[in-house]
Amino acid sequence: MNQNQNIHIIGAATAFGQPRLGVDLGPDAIRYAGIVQKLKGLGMSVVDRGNIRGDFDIEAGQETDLRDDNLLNYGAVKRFNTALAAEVDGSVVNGGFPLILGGDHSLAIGSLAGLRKHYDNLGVIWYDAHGDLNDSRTSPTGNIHGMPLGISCGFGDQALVDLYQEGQKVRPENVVLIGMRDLDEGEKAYIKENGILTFTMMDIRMKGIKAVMQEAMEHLSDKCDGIHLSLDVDGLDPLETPGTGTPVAGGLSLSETQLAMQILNESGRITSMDLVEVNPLLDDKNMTAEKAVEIAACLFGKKQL
Ligand code: HAR
Ligand code: MN
Ligand code: MN
Ligand code: MN
Repeated sequence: MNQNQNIHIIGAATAFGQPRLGVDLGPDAIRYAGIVQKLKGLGMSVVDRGNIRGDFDIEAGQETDLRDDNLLNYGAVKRFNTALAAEVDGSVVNGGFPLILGGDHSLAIGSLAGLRKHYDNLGVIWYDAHGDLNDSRTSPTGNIHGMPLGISCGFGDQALVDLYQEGQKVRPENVVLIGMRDLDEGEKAYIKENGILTFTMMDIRMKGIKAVMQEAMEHLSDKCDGIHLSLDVDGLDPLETPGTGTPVAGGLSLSETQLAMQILNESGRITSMDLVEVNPLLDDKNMTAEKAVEIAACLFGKKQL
């Protein structure tokens, strides 16, 4: 990353977007795996801004805020993400590269809302097994971590769409999906209707990850004023990253992901990142957090032999 070496680590200690206990411990698991030392070792300046905690009363939030019974933990998700958006906004104001550690993927509602203050045409690379493009009507589960990209594109519950700043945060034409292999029917329809550039695992097998990343960057580079990488560790194969709540077989390998990150690093265009869905309670000796550290290191310039 040549343009912005002042990394601000923001721990997004939320589990409200899904039902598995422990994903709120993800940011600390990634710290224990050595993220600060690793990035400093690459010559980056790193400031750890601590955790945003989900110390909210879920019950109270539900009673006052819930308008739809297929948006689980709605009030808590909304308040958590409002706090996160302010933190991300503040990081960019202070010249930082926000590196948001999760935590479940509902946190992207807040990170993209905070970034929207600074970018009129933000690009988003969504590296994930899932599209996270549901709304309460299409979601099979009511788990809001399956909805953040749709919400950020302006699709879904209006108060979540309008969180922190009114309206859509990202244009669907500025989104690239990479690693897809578990899309719900409503998500497939949304992708089709909005022409979202999508690379399924089958596409990646056919073209190779290098060509896919180059196409993704070609799609975004000219038109976008910033590019956010939202990386869900379930984009990788569960053999590599078992410590995550919704594993799906047949994912990207660590070495493909290292190469993907190296290509993004060489582009010099990535301006922020979410690193999400690390759940140490489902993990094997913190190996998923260790992989997360390695992935971040490659984004910030670590090269493979
Ligand atoms: N699509 C499913 C749902 O909406 C599963 C969402 C999966 N979880 C995530 N997001 N980790 O990427 O419930
Ligand atoms: Mn996700
Ligand atoms: Mn996922
Ligand atoms: Mn599914």
